[in-house]
Amino acid sequence: MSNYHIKHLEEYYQIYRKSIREPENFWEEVAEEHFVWRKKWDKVLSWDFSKPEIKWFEGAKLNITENCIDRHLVTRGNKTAILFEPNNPDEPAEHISYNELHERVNQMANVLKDHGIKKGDRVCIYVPMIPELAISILACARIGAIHSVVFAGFSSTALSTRINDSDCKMVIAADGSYRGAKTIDLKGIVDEALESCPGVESVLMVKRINSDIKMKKGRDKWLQPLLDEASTQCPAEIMDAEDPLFILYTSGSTGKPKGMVHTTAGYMVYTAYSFKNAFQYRENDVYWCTADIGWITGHSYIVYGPLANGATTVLFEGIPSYPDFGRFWDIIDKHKVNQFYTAPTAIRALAKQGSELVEKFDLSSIKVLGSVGEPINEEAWHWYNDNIGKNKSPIIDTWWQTETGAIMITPIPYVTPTKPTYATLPFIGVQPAIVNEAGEELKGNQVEGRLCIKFPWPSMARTIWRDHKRYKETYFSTVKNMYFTGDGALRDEVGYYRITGRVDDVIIVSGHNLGTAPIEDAINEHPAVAESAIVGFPHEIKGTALYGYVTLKDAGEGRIHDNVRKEINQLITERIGPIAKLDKIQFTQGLPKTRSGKIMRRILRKIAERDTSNLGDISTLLNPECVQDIIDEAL
Ligand code: 6R9
Repeated sequence: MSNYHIKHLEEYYQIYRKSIREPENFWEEVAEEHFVWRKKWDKVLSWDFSKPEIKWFEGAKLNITENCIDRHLVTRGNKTAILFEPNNPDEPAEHISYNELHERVNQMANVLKDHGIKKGDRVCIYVPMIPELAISILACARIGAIHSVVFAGFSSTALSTRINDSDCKMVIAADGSYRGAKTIDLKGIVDEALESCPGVESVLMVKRINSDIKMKKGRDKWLQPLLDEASTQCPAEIMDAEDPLFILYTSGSTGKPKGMVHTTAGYMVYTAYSFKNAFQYRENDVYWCTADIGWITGHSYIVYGPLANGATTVLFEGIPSYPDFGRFWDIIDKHKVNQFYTAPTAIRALAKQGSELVEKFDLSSIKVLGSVGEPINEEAWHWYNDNIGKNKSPIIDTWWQTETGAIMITPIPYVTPTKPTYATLPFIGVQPAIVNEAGEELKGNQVEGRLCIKFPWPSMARTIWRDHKRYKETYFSTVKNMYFTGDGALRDEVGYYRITGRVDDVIIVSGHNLGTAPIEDAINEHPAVAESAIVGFPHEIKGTALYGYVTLKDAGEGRIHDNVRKEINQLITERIGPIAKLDKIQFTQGLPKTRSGKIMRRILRKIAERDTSNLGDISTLLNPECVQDIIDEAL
């Protein structure tokens, strides 16, 4: 069907209009033609945002692994499904074919069943970026167990909170992980976490670093001997369209993490369709997303989206700086990667290293570059475009969230003309709205406000695990009859969207609304600046004034700092206006970040307010140690 692969802008508009005018017909056609069903649906969509209740493909029966694996066996059995690139560049890459994936997923599924896991049970997966992580996910889906992947870098407290919140019966874990030159002991973290998780009956251990770990009798078992004994056949459990597929935790603005629940059919249809079109994936392309599978980006665009299309998806265990900062480019060259999807934070870190490391490699296989996770600043966009895309591969700046399940606003490469820092146009079937403080939709172009979505799309999260009230309050109570994203956005004169940052990051200075992202963009243009973050702090006259945390490429001091301070404010004045000038600038060695690379402004705000008594839980940060340094420097 031509609808499945968009080829030019006119066609985008045509398909987009159809998806908006007749959403049910549109998604029904996609679902009919591109997936295998045990039974077709009775109703395509029913929804009520006031409850909120959303159902797609009600009455349909399917198993997502039959769509991601079994159906490819006839035509793509020997094709590489997962291309595993280990942390150590001297360890050979592993090509897992669809045939082999089928066998390994079935073996794992049989082991889970032997350990009493049934449809609807929750299984926590705490495994680093190795094939067993994807295989565990798919094995759960095979038997209808609900997987809850916890990023294998989270602390024991973060792990136990998540295990208990969803009452996981089983944990699949690894003895440890490799990250660059370091090995990380994961079993120790698991043991500590499980001291406060009485509901966990069994722990299955993947051997990765061959460390000498303690096994708790009656609870812990090595996985490999069990897999070796298990049958390579395991019938797929037949699931209802709206049966939960997985829970994935995302941090809320306050309090405990939210267990977002994604269901089966809608998630499958939309992630597969968006993967194909947003990356313009063609048969035999090699696709690589550098995210960790512990985040939604990895769930949707390393595992489910690519496999549902019979794609080859790269799974990389390591980090961009090991053995040196050329590793990403080395891997692209080695495996002839065609689509490369990463985060602005990685792009900035790599750009800081200059372009010599890039030039050593042949990147001519690249056709599409992707960005996700935070607004991409202009400087990073250009560096990515010039040095990696060589001005010929379009950058797709993809905006979406754990809650949306899949990409919502993005250019379609070779179809939508790109514009730096703009996520551009809504994806097929997505109906964004810009809403003002009073909750009224701002129609027409050249408007700015809060980003909402006014119509359901198939991959939206259906609830927060056992907290439907919080789901309603967080997403459906700010604006009547719309899903509220928590982000701000503007729509320019041609209808392109630019995400301006979290709405809670908007700072009102002397009655003017200022977005943190454009100010940070301006600061980052300064040649000496590596990264920056802006927060508000109380000011006698302005109400709130701006406080900037700035890291420099080379630590300067004294007079250099004074000069850079002046120049930063000059740049801001030029780009935005004097109103956005910073009242305080603190030079610092690092910025506190979440494991997925987002700057934790909440903590920076507290320090700027000189209120460091209660910084909340900082244990899940990527770099908790920098917090004390920033406090010390500030005082
Ligand atoms: C996929 C993912 C969601 C939040 C989102 C927004 C920010 C993500 C972005 C972006 C600007 C982009 N965000 N992509 N902001 N441009 N292309 O990252 O999910 O971890 O849940 O984060 O990330 O603020 O609301 P998640």
